[in-house]
Amino acid sequence: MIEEAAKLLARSRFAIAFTGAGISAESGVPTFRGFNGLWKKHRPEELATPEAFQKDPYLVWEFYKWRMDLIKSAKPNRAHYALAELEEMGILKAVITQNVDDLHREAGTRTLIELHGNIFRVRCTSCNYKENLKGSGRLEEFLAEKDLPRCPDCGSLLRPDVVWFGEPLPRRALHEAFRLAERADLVLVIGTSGVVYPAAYIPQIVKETGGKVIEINPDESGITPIADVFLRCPAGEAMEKLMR
Ligand code: BV8
Ligand code: ZN
Repeated sequence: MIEEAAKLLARSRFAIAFTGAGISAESGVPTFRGFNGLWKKHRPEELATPEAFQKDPYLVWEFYKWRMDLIKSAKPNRAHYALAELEEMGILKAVITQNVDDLHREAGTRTLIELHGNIFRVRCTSCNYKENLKGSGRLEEFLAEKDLPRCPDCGSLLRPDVVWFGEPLPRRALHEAFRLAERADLVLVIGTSGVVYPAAYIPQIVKETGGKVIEINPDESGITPIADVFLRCPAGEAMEKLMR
């Protein structure tokens, strides 16, 4: 199976990667499905919604600050680095990720599409104010604040700059991702349960436009039925073998 995947990758002319929470599992970041009940018995799906934020912004900010604190000390793993290396080699043209943990950027991926935003960015609920807390160096100070975070320009509540369930994905990112999927002759699908839409359309578009699908996941997923090669193992191990 690995040989077949390596051959497809070597023969590809326009390969892309589509990643989910599973690629960051070996960096110690809990997967979404793995989250269930992990934080105060809440399910992420019930907290990552505009309704939850409307109802109890304190609870939602407590959840996101807990995750930011957890993710800020996570490091990219060999799967993240392998994708950055494949891009360096000119084999991989882009990484399209559902993850909000910034680990692909930290690993050096340059053409990165974050379909669901980034947990270290905050934005105003009223005006266009946006801040990258990692870039501005205010992350620790922000996490230590007890009160609800407010916009320095207009005083409204700040929210995490991520896409919640029921919210549309950023138009440009989604459009760019669909265009890349149409051009791709191969997609490496790594660590996703493939149940969240419209992101989960990406591998289907590659397939429908004649491309090949290689899936890396220790379990079956919503993508497995369309995978040409299914590498049933953790991302780090599979990517290391693929790079040999
Ligand atoms: C929208 C940011 C409309 C927030 C996230 C019924 C049918 C179809 C769609 C829907 C439906 N009901 C509702 C919907 C829409 C909904 C949806 O798809 N729901 C699902 C649950 C059915 N989608 C939406 O709401 C989207 N918006 O549709 O808007 C609209 C349009 C116009 C105008 C108005 C409205 C928005 C979806 C985005 C939600 N935000 N994240 C945050 O992070 O806090 S999604 C969130 O869940 C994650 O970001 C991630 O993307 C997703 C979880 O998916 P995965 O990444 O796959 O992670 P998961 O834990 O599920 O799986 C991990 C996998 O890794 C597993 O397979 C595991 O086996 C594997 N693994 C584990 N260890 C390893 C590994 N793999 C490799 N190596 C390992 N070591
Ligand atoms: Zn504002």
